[in-house]
Amino acid sequence: MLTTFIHTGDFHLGRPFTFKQQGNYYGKNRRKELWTAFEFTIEFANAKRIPLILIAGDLFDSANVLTMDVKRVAEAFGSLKQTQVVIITGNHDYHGDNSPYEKAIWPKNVYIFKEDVFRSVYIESLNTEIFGMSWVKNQYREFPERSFNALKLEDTRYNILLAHGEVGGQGTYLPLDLRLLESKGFDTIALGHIHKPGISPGKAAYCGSPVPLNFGETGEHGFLVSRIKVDTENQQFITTSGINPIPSRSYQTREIVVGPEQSYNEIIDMVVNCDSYEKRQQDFYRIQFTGFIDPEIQLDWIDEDLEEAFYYVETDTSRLEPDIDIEQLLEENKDNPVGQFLEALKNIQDPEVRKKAMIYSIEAMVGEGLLR
Ligand SMILES: [Mn+2]
Repeated sequence: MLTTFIHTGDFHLGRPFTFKQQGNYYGKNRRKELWTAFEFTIEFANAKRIPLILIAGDLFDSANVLTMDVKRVAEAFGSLKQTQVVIITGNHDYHGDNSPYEKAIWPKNVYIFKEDVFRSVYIESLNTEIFGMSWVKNQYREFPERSFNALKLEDTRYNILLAHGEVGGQGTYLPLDLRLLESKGFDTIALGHIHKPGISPGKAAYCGSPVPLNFGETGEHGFLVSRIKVDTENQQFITTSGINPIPSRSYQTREIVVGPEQSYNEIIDMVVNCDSYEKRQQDFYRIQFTGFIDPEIQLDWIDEDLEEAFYYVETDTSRLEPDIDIEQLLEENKDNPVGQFLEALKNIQDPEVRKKAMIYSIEAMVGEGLLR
């Protein structure tokens, strides 16, 4: 009888991470941290004697994952003493011509679905049947309804549906109709693809990415642990699931509002005060500046000046505007070459480009002492 299981997926192992600042250094570190998260999951399963791990697709980031990385995963799964692993493939690691799953020999405790219609595997020792469908190409506009409708569930077994796709989606990422999935009477529906974990009031859950993969992935991440109780009176299984967090760096975005009266040092202080020292040395930070800045101040080298205060920091100044009254400047300089130059920029058609050209020119002239 199945008492507990782990539902995970969307690991994107082998991902080449990109960072705006020193991408090579941070990318390599993050790649390593992703492996640490994977190993944490394996160790957790071993220590807690979890009998089953479900992988809901996108275990690997792409077909280009290194053979040694695939073998590393196979070896880790093989090290599980009392755990069965059931895998479906997703849009990133689909089982096509160049399938990453062909790069290793998988241990006996691993079962991989390899077709894009619904099939099932029954684990007798756990009285559990897992119904799954894998990706064998990189897009699906339609759900394989016929094979789904043909599935027959045995009431006495614990029945799991495993799928990688987009609930309510209409694109090419395998649209899933939650009501249709639920109508079959599965005891649990383990989904992958959406990186934000979520458990529906019904029996469906997205496990989310085990650790955040970019600045868009905020909130809690980890793997789902589900516990099963048998309600003998009503002859049914009761499943309760929750996120087990994996220790990892998170991605933080902070908005810093700048005012025209602030000095460069004051701006630096505001950024540094955005979080505690411990947090700043731990997580990835993106600082988004907004507001108006003294045009004499240049933020071109602020990343370097913030370097020691953070493990990783990048800044975005695109929404910050210099505190300049362009119309007044034009009026004051209409009789000199500076004014004539600025006036000529007014001929630029695209309003966004025009504004930027004027602002950059004014900033440059202020910086060189030509304007004040
Ligand atoms: Mn996916």
